[in-house]
Amino acid sequence: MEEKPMANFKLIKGDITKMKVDAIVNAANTALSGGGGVDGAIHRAAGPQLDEACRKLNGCPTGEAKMTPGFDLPAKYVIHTPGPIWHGGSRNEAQLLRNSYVNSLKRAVENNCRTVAFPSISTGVYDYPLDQAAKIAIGAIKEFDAPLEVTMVCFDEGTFMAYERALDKLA
Ligand code: AR6
Repeated sequence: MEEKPMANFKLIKGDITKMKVDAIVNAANTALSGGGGVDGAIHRAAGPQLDEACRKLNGCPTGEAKMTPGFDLPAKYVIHTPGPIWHGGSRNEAQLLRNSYVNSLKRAVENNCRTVAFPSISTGVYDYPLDQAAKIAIGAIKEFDAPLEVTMVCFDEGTFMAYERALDKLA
């Protein structure tokens, strides 16, 4: 895994289901019903109890965040947040994406987490333009005022490079 350390933020390339942290964040849907992409990978690695726990939460609005145990995952908790579906940028997508990061970090702090890992929310199936999403993600994380160690886990080279570009611009 490649690493780029910052004060309380680092960027790596890897698989979020392998992260041994207090909480990993799931790019979920509003039904919290599981799906493809990182959501599917997290549900497979956590085992069927995750689906049972999610069903009890009665869904989650876009940009909000709800927490479950991590079950069979190395992570203690999963924070589920549905990011916005990209519709061209005129449907408050930027604010909603920022909310997903900020509300996930709030859940982490409320539950005494110190280490949190994020995937690149909304940039897969939900089609959010990668460079814009990376800038919002890093901005939201770096502005969040709490003693957290946050890792952005990029699954593929293109995603990793987009987050590196955004980091360089914000540095
Ligand atoms: N670890 C880290 N990142 C991953 C992993 C992994 N194991 N697997 C995929 N990614 P997506 P979205 C990356 O589509 O756009 C689901 O069906 C992936 O390469 O998972 O927010 C949900 O149920 C991409 O960079 O999430 C929703 O319906 C990033 O994770 C919908 O997709 C996000 O891609 C959410 O769409």
